Amino acid sequence: MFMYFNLEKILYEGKNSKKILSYKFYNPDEIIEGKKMKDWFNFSIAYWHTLGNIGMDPFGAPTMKRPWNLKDPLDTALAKVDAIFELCEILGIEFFTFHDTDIAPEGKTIKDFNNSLDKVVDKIKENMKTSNIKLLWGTANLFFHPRYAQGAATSPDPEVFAYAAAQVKRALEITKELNGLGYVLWGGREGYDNLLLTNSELEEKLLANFLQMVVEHKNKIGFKGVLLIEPKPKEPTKHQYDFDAASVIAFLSKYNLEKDFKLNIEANHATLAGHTFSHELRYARINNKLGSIDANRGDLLLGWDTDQFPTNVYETTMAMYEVIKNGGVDVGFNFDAKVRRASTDLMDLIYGHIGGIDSFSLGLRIANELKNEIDKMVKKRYEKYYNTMLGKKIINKEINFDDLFEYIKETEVETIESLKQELLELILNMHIFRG
Ligand code: XLS
Ligand code: NI
Ligand code: NI
Repeated sequence: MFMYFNLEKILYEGKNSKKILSYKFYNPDEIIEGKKMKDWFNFSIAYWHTLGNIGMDPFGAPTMKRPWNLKDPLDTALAKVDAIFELCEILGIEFFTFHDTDIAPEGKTIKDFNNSLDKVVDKIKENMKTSNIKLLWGTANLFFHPRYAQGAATSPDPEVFAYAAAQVKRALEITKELNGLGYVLWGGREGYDNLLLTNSELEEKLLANFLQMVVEHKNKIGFKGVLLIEPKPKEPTKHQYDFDAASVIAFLSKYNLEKDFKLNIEANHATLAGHTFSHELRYARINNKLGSIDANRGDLLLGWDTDQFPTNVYETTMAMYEVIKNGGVDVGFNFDAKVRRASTDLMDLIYGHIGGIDSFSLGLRIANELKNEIDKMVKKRYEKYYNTMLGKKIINKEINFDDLFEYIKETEVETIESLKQELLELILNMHIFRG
């Protein structure tokens, strides 16, 4: 029935099933908190890691032979379209994501590139007609080609800026044609390796101008999806300008771009920034900027973006607590994750995705159970701000330093009520262990 995989579709069988090739926790149409599970997530397969990764690393040659890699680059690109649709079909995943360079060969000029993109986009549209598989988001790869070695929008050479702009223009248009829910800007190489050789003021301005042009073009073509910036602190450069959620939000507000962008938070990027995944989700959420998620995990002992499939239920539970509090995300959950270099079988791609989907689904179930208990504890912790005159006046700024001095001058203020962190940890574990 399928071209590349000799498999049946992966279905939900419940947590007691012993069948590896089944979902234990992901039941797409089950309603949780008023929404179908599949709509909480909009799970998506990443073209680059799933079809593009052939197991190369800085120390070694490719380890993987993929049947969609043919002699001719355009034939390969067309074969990949069938492969992504097939994988989505098998896994019951309704979305995919790509960089422009993942789907078509580049050629010498942007015109050549656009010609080959057109051919592939036509095939994607054809395949979309006979399936319900959709584009989650598109993006342009502004970091691989040698021209981008010193940045794209922040390159010292304006011709590189122009080339990057031309790429983003077409990638945005394609994303619109394919009804993508979002468009991602990840600033790979928008940063510096050597601060002394960097004109930081100019580079910041260039980045802001570039993003303003993205917004202008989005409006010009009438793309209705969400523009997303994906923070990352380092790698490939020593310092990336989109360091973390807080620095991106500050940058957006400085350049009046706050209403135009949301964030795509990636688990592994959070840990590289020295934050937890849930910290980044929280910061984005409370600033109304949580737009989408790159679902993966890093390795805390390694200082780079290992992009592993998410399997840590503790982490997915904390993440899903933030997502529930946010009422979901605008765009979705993209598995920006790849199988390990030594995991060379095609089947490893299937195992990775099943593991990721089930880890987030279990996280959703547990977070949903826990939510009220946590919310109650948090509410109690701050209740004096809501049920005392003093608290209310501070919140409403109806009081000044002199009044506060008068109020407190004869009161001994000592240890306040217990935080109860250990109790919270017990409750969390109780729910997680129960599954
Ligand atoms: C790299 C990024 C990249 C973006 C898309 O670290 O995660 O994969 O998600 O360009
Ligand atoms: Ni990513
Ligand atoms: Ni990444």
